[in-house]
Amino acid sequence: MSVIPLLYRRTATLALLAGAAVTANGCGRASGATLGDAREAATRVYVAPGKYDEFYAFMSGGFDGQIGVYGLPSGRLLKHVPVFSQNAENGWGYSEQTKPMLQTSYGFVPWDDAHHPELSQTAGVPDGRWLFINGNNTPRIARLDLTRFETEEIIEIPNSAGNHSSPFMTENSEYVVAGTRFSVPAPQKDVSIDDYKSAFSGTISYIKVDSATGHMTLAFQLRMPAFDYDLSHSGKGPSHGWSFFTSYNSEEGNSKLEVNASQRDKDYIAAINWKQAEQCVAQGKATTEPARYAHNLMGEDGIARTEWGTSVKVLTPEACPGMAYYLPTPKSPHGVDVDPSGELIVAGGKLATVIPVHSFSKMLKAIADRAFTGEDHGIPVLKYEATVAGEVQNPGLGPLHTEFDGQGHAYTSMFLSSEIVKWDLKTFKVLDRAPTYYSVGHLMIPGGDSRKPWGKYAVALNKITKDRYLPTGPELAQSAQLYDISGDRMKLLSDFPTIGEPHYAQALPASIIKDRQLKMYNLATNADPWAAKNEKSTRVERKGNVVHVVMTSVRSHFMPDNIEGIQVGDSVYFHLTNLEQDWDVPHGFAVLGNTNAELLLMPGQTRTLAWVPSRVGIYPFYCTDFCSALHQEMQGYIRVSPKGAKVALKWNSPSYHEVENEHEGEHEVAGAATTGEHGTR
Ligand code: RUQ
Ligand code: CUA
Repeated sequence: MSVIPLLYRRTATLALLAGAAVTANGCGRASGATLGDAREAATRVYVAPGKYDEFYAFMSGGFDGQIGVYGLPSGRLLKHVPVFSQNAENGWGYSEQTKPMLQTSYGFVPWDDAHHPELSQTAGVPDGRWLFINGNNTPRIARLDLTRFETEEIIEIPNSAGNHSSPFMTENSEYVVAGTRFSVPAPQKDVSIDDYKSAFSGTISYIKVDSATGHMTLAFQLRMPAFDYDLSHSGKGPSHGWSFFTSYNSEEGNSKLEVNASQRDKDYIAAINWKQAEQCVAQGKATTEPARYAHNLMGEDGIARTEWGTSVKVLTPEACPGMAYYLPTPKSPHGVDVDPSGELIVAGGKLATVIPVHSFSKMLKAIADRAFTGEDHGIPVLKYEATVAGEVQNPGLGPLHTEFDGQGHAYTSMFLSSEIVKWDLKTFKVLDRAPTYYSVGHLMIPGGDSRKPWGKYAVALNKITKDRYLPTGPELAQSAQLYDISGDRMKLLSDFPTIGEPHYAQALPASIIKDRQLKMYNLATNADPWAAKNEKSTRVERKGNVVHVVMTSVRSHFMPDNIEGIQVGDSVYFHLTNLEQDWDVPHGFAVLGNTNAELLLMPGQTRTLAWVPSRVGIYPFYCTDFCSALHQEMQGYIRVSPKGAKVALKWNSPSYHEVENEHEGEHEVAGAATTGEHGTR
């Protein structure tokens, strides 16, 4: 292996960290295409009006905390799905039913940094059931249901800090994993940061996924050396049962990491035999430690609830020999990716001059032969020469992530030299390179980390856009670029902006999920205790200073739409049920001065907005979603009186005639007129 000259290495390091290296591409091809090229590219990405895209692409929103759903090849944004961040657009994390989704042991955390979407898999192929994504800052993993494009579950990871190497799926969705990027004391304690080496540790968690429901449970945690566990991928095929985690900072530096964590020529890939770990846990070799973590699940009734985890099973490598090995890997590795055959393990060494490729079968043999150079914190370190299948020479600068096309090729993103490098999985020779604009982080090929990549396109998820779009003040657009990878040479087809900073993404053919979409919630089975399934059951109830307004919305009115008897300082809960049973007919709800967000109600759904009026007056409310020709008529008023006022609680109900005709004898209860008067407290 060639040794990178010090000066050059230093420059590369500084440039990497400055994040500003925009160098010319290796082939010297210019971005300006000829008209013929442009025409061809345009037809490749053109999706005619009314036609569908071929792929759904799920892109992380990065520090936006959400998932962006895009169509490929067009790059059209289809949906912005709220996950870890509150979303005022539809009341996610604001409505009473969804607030518990953002609960953590630190309290209500309405934001996160979401990096790596991961589709559930069957036999190593994305099956379109669920999408998982990590919350990086307050360690969490979320699960989205892809029939509804909604977040259904969020589990917090205890003893972790910076949940970066996550959620990466095993090939039959047995587990998603969560490795901590930052080592911390586990369990947490008050200790000097100078005691890093003795008091801190790393954690790798295995979260079991129920195969029928997708529900996650924290199965066990591995207590690891205090390195930074950066990324992961699971084995597949022959390597099923193993997972791989890059760990940089094997120097265990705790300050000025740009220097102190860049000392060694090689850090590690941690190879974890999770089937072995499962066995050790079953044999009682794990210890149960107290832990407190939130597990938030959306119920069948559409209401999220938090359950508190109280303990975690912790397994150490010493207690479970054969569970963990280190593969020395140059240098400060970031991504680790397993090829479709499951045999090759590719690392992206940010500061490495080559792309090292380990062989899974050689690794097993090296373990059997005990080809170790020693141990690090009790974990056997395998000989580099014994596990390496080959190195891609002169790949470019700053390799980060690799995806595969299923045709025997790998594609690696090169952050520093701003390019995608295509190489051959047999010869490890570079076959092609294409510039990215600029500083590509992850790249994504549909199914590109699975056993059967669909190939066809690669998307570069770039960190810097500079001059690519119309400028928009100090912050420029975030950007993805689409490449045609069906031929020998990669072809840049288009640029498209994304929401938030895109990290990883995944894509699958639209045909897998498009016909499974939920069109509406069934009103008849709506189990929200505050649901009103018809206008007759709408009402206003006061209990002390708590007022429940049970309302319905349907084109083009609310019931009730005039409410009196509310007082300053009341806690008012608007429980709205959308009575529509048609696809694509949501109604919105917002009230003057509400210090929250709007509600956006899907057909058949109930959502609740809390409101505390702070001053006397008449407060209009209205539907925010243009739902019909009479949408602008969809409005109402609330009268807010001073605290203690003698204004009776009063609202309008459905007409007396309807009540009388449909429910003989009930009309005395339902209201003898078109208003209900229930007196004050
Ligand atoms: S990481 S590039 Cu989470 Cu590579 Cu973003
Ligand atoms: Cu309902 Cu507009």
